[in-house]
This record gives sequence, structure tokens and C-alpha cells, in this order.
Amino acid sequence: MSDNGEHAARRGLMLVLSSPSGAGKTTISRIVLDKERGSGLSLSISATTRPKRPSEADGVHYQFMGEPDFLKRRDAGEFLEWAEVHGNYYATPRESVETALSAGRDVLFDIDWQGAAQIRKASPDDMVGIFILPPSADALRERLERRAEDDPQTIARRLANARTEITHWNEYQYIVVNHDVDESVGKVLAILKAERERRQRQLGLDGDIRQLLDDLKTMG
Ligand SMILES: Nc1nc2c(ncn2[C@@H]2O[C@H](COP(=O)(O)OP(=O)(O)O)[C@@H](O)[C@H]2O)c(=O)[nH]1
Ligand SMILES: [Mg+2]
Repeated sequence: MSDNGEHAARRGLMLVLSSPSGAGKTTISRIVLDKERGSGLSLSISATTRPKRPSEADGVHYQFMGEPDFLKRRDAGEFLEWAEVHGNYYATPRESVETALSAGRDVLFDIDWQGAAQIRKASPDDMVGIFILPPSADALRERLERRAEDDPQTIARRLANARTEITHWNEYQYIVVNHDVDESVGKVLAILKAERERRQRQLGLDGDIRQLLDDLKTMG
């Protein structure tokens, strides 16, 4: 906005996606990240004590670790938030997120309602929460079964936990019902685009606008 063509610097935002297991949140986040490649959006890679699935890679989808390691890092204050989900521990490592945000880059989180609540409490102005809902109970069960990477007992537990997760829907600013992945991705991208333009996130606007007003006064 200043006449040297530079834009005011912007504060990075935390885009948090939550949903019950199987509503499509992980699929949506992967496509969003892919489409936003080069825009300064990166995924927060969580630490977890859950066993790695065959399709996952350590350090890419999660940092897999044993419980003693996890608890040691948690107690050392290395996590921005942590929670127990489906009987395993999950946490967001603090350092990479803080580095990204202070450099004006945005961070995408695929975390549950407990983690979202902790981040919202710590940084209400920097977090944008989106809750993804399945179109129906049948659709949710089908997706959990189709994935077939988990045993039936795990699937049953995830279905039971879905009810708890869904009761937190109204703690999020945006709700996306995932009827169609492409459509949902489009909605998440639109939310991100608009949220990036929020006045509060544009640093240095005060000075730029004062200058604009001064320049206009000189002209008149
Ligand atoms: N609080 C919190 N939740 C997380 C974190 N990482 C993943 N989760 C959530 O834990 C739940 C289980 O994730 P996962 O084991 O990958 O199975 P999924 O449900 O199939 O995605 C999902 O709701 C994730 O969003 C984290 O760092 N913190
Ligand atoms: Mg997931």
C-alpha cells in the first residue's frame, strides 16, 4: 500500500481443522496444503504415541514416539497443546509453529477439539477454527470402514468418540459439511483467503494509512 510497492507485513494465522475421525479432515488438509504450496502455508506435524499406519511416514504425517519420550517433552514445555485422543497421546510441537508465525507464515493444524480449545485460549486472535462434519452417521461409518487400516475395535472406539467431538461444533467459527471433498477444499481455501485479509493481521496499516491520508491532503 505504500508507494514503494511493498505490502504491509502480516501476522501468520493458525488454521485449525477439527472433526470426528473419518469425516475427511486429513484428506481435505492434504489437498489444501498442496493447492497452497508456495503461499506460505505449512502443516504442523504432531507428535504422537499412536502406532504408525502402513500409509504413514515418520516425520511427514506425525512424529511417532514412545510414551516416555512424549511425556518427557511434554513436561519440558515443548508442546503448544497436548491431548489424549482414542487412548493415545497427541501434541503440537511449539517451536516450529512459533517460528512460522513470527515469519508471517500460516500454519494448518489437524487436531481435535481439546487441542483447538487450548490454542484458542492461548492465542484467540491468531486462530481460525473450522469444524468439518460428515454428511451423515452412515457416511462416517462407511469412511472409517473403507479406510481399513484400523482393526474393528479401533473403528468402534472412533465412532463412539465421534459423538463427543461433534458436541464441540459450536466452538468453531466455521462449519463445513463434507458432502464432496473438492467442494469442501474450496470452502476451506475461501476461508483462508478472507482470513488473511483481516485488518488485525495486517501489521503496519496504521502508518500506511496515515501516509495515504497525508498524501491526499497534499494533493487537495
Ligand atoms: N490435540 C491434538 N489432537 C491431534 C493432534 N494430532 C492429531 N490429532 C487428532 O487426533 C485424532 C486422531 O488422529 P489420527 O490418529 O491420525 O486418526 P484420524 O482420526 O484417522 O485422523 C484426530 O482428530 C486428529 O485431528 C495434536 O497434535 N493435538
Ligand atoms: Mg486424521
